[in-house]
Parts: sequence; structure tokens; C-alpha cells
Amino acid sequence: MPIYNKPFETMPRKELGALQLKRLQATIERIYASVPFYRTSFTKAGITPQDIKSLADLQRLPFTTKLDLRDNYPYDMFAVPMEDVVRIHASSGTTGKPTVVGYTQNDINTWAELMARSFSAAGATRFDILHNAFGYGLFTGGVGAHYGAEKLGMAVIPVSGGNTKRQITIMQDFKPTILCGTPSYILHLSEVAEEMGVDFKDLHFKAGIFGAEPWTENMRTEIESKLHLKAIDIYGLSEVMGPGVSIECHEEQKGLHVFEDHFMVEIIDPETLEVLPPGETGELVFTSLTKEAFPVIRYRTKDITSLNPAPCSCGRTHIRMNKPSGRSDDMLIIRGVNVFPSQIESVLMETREISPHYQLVVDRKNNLDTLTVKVEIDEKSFSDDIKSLQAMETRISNNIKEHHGVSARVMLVEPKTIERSQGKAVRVIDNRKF
Ligand code: DLL
Repeated sequence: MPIYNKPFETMPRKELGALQLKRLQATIERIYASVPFYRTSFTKAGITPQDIKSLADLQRLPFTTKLDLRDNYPYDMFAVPMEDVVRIHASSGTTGKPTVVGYTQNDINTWAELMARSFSAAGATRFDILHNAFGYGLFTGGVGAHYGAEKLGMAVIPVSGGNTKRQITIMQDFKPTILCGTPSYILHLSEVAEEMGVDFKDLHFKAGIFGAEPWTENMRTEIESKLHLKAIDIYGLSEVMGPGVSIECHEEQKGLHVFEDHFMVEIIDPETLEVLPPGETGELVFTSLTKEAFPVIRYRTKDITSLNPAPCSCGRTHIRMNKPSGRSDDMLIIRGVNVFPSQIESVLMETREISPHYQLVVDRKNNLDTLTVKVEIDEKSFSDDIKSLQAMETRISNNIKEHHGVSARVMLVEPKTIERSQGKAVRVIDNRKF
């Protein structure tokens, strides 16, 4: 399968390092002159642009956090005047103000190129038709995928999220071959298809590119078997660009190649802020190397994963990040035990009789935290036999305890009673915050 931009995606590591240094120095120089926030934070750290002499000097630069972006809402982090900005997106913060990001025409071109590379890594070509079910709007998913697919030469169907029955009809009639969306919405699509008596086997998809929320390997297996396509993980975040910061290759589907000619990636210990060696798990941190309107320096994503520098059979030389397991701010601490929703998901997905729709509810009763795992029973296994349902609940609860050390009450609920999302699924309801 051809690599979209072979010279850059397969660049020898030494050459890549030299390119990164040149781009890093230019970025630092530019933002020191144009963004008061960065000039102040560099000055506080005693650093001037001339101090960045090697890639190791990146570690001397201060981190940037979501709070810094909020403090500079909406436009104070922009490094170019508004007349050079051609697009604005925003990420919907669950609390407080959203984060506003801007793009110049060059930024849009780079983003389209990186998304074209991503589609190509997933096995797509200009002969493919894309059914793009990522939401269009302030969210970066829809429009980001759209421009990249067009750049690769695919025919794009911009369906966005929602209107699910109509989407199935479009799939039957327009014959798309590549599918995009959040994994949770994709599962909902497959459920609606089933209700309509449509089998994905009779549709025409060869690959799907899914992301914007964490999903486990078990979820991948479920999606691949239900939808009869190869499911590829794509990662990104508005602050760094949007989708297309990293992507799995279809050859290995094992770790997401970070487009290192445009982003530097580090893993840090979120407590000590020390940079961790490859293989160790911690928080992902990105520095943009080419962005003009909204450059970010050592941006702390809160996403938890590790890096894998091993060579890849696809030929790309860019480092891989392992599938993110979740966000540090999604981590639940239940009576002292740390647990991520994705860990619970792994256990649930191993239980045959339940469907992949679940929600975690956290409460505090008598000063003790309690976790309830609500999960839908599969339609085929649904019965009125209370005893057998209770036995299943106990079995799942024991499995969760055994694998992750956390006590959870499992509550089987009727099929299709947990709310479906068109974008990112709401996995956790934490009643302790209110
Ligand atoms: O979710 C951009 C995107 C769109 C990525 C479409 C992939 C596909 P935000 O709305 O700013 O941007 O949310 C970014 O979503 O920090 C992660 O916590 C999470 N996330 C994104 N992709 C993945 C993934 C888009 N593949 C936040 N696996 C990030 C796990 C993901 N989490």
C-alpha cells in the first residue's frame, strides 16, 4: 500500500531529528515575539530562544495546560493577527469555557495533508468513498476528516452524526467503502442497521477510522466482527490540531504513528513532571513544530499511554504511541483503588451475554464511594429469570474485582435503555461532584 508522503513518513531518524530541531527553533522564536503568554513563561523559566540548541533543550521549556488556554480565552494564545486566521474550532469543555483554536491557510493545508496520510495509512485510496459520520461543526472531527479525504481524492459523503436510519439507507445506496465516526456511535449505527434488517456484510466497507474517545482492543474485536471491516484507531485533540495527530497503520494495527515531522511527543510522570523513557506509561505531551495560528509548547493532554520506538513493518519511521487507555481526569478512585472506565470496558466486553453499551455511576453513601456498572443485556440473552440475571451480575462483578481490585455493583438493564450518543459517549456519571 503506498505511503502518502514517503519522504517525510519514512525519513531516517537522524534526518528527522535535524528537521525537528530546525522547526522547533523557528516556532520558539516566532511565539517568543508574538504571544505574550509564552514570552512571560519562558522569561520566568530563564529561557530565551537562543537557548534551544538541541532537541534535549525541549525539556527546559515550561509546560502548557488547559488552564493556561482558558486564562487566555478566546484569542490571546493566537500567534498571528486575526486577518491571517481562516478557521476557528472549539472543544466543548464539560466545565467552564471551551478552548478556542485557530488555523491559518497553511495550518489547514498541513491538517489536510496529515489526514490524507492517515486515510492512506488505513488503506484508503482515491478510489474510495468516505461515509463521514464524525460530527461537523465546532468539533474538529467532521471537517478535519473531510478536508483530508478530499486531498487524498476520495469522494466524501458529509453525513455528520445523527439521523441514523437515513445513514444506513445512504450506506446501502451510495456504497461507501470507508467509514469514520466515534466507536460508540459506530456501534449504535450497527444496532440500527440490525433493527432495519440490514447486515453490514452486504454493505461495502473495507475499513473504518474511529477515534475521539478511548476504546479497548475488545471493543475493536466487537466492531470488526459486527461491521465486517478493519477498524483503525485515530487520535488527535483540538489544542494540537484535531484528528490526525497520530494513526494506526493497517499493516500492524498496533500503536499509532505520531506525525513527528509536525509534532514532538513526550511522556511525563503527571506527578513529578519528569520525562519518562519509551515503554513507560504516563501523560502524553505535545509540542507543535509547524503550526502558525495556534502553536503549543509541551501541551499536557492528560491522556494516558506509552511510546513504542520499535521499527514498524509498514516502513514508517515515526514513533508509535500505544492506544490511549483514558484520561487522567477520567480516572475514578473508588475507596482508594484507581480504575479507568476502559478497564471496566475490557471486562464487560469479555462477557458474551451483554451488549457493548454501558455507563459507570459513582455515588458517595455514608462517606464511602460506590461504583455501579450499568450494562445492557444482549437482546438474545434477555430473560425474566431473575435468578440467572442475578448470577450473571455477580459473575461480572467478581471478574471486575479479580482483574482490577475494585468492588462494583453490576446492574443489568434492558436492551437499548442506556442513552446513545452521536459523538463521544458519556461513560461516567459522577454524582459526587454535585
Ligand atoms: O476528539 C479530535 C478527534 C476527532 C480525534 C476525531 C479523533 C477523531 P477533542 O474534542 O479536542 O478532539 O478531544 C480530544 O479526545 O485528548 C483524548 O482524551 C480523546 N481522544 C481523541 N482520540 C482518541 C483516541 C478530538 N483515538 C480528546 N483514543 C483527547 C482515546 C481519544 N482517546
